Amino acid sequence: MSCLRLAVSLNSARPLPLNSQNLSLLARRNQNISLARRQLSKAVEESARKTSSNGTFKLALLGASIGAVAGSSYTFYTNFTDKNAHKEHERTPPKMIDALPAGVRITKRYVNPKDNTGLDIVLFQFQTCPFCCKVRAYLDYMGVSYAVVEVDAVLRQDIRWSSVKKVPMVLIRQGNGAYVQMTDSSAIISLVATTLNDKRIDVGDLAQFYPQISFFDDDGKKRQDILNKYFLMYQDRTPKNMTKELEENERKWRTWADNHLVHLISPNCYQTIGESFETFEWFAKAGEWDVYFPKWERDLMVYCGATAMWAIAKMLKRRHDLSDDVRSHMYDALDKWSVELKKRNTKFMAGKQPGLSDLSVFGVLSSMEGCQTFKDCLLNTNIGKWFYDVKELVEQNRGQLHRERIVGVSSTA
Ligand SMILES: N[C@@H](CCC(=O)N[C@@H](CS)C(=O)NCC(=O)O)C(=O)O
Repeated sequence: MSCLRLAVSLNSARPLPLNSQNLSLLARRNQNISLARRQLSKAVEESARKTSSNGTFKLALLGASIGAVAGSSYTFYTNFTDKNAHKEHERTPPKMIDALPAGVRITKRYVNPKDNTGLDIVLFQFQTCPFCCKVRAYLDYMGVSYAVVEVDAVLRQDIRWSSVKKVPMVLIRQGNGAYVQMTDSSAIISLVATTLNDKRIDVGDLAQFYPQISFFDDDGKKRQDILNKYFLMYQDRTPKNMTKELEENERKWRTWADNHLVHLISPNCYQTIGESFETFEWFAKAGEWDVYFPKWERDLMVYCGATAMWAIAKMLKRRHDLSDDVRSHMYDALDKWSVELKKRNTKFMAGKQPGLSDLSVFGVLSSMEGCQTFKDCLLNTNIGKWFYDVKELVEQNRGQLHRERIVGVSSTA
């Protein structure tokens, strides 16, 4: 657990599992985060008086750095008696790219005529990857237009240019025309949500608050994560309806979606070789692989994917300590979500409208919507009503689909 106390500044390097033992750690970490965020707000307020936006942001960064140092020092001081508390870490800011990498093949675009955000986003994804589904759920719900590059999950030619080989990944155009490269679904959502809440600061500058960090865990294994990924940088513009309790609850369930719920999907959907093939056939349908890839590539993805994931699912089941009755873990998780919703007595976790926690949990679950596991969940839990309520709003706000790269033979358009 000590690696969780990594003395980085603004947020958890590795989000805490949700149990009472960790709550006090979380509270202490939040104190440091609040301190750094207050410094950031202060610097932004101060710099708002300056005329140059570049200068403004440098000041904000300086403020955040002072906050970060103060927060880190405080945490280090409080932890110095614990010999495991200090873990080396490195930070890498998001990459800036002058232009779209050569050969980027846009597959489709969602264009919303009402989108006035000014954002230019290219999403590199696998259509049914739960993390990618989360990002799309958020962008669609917010009515943001974006372009999609459907990446071949086996060959991954479309992300060959990138040193990070995971999806989702986005390129977002900044004011100066260059693109900022963001990875990690939760960090992408937090960055875009921060930008939509406050347009004073360029998205590329805001991205500096979500650097990649690497650190060593208790077993000496090097791990990577994105700092602040569950935090929105509200500064002095916290939305009126956003209470501290709601903000914390949103973070709690977003973390749960990433650290718990998502890990139940593979052991369920690839439980047997038959189920694994069924799942991949659904992926091919949902991802319209027939449309975007030649037949040999589509079949390669189905056969290699289904076989590999069936084998990997067994390992994941052990890693996440799941019993042979893997469905029961999924039902328990969904019951936990439903019980909390009932307790709050609101249509969505965030209130009358879906919040980031609703969209994250919805996104994760939508990745298996065509699978037997999801059908079983509808029959055995109460998740259905909430799920379809969120889905209706997400689909209502989504931009219109425009296909760009059509190489296959059958189109369902
Ligand atoms: N924490 C990341 C996880 C992303 C992730 O693991 N993506 C999977 C696809 S579902 C991937 O790209 N795996 C390829 C790999 O690990 O090489 C996020 O939230 O975006």
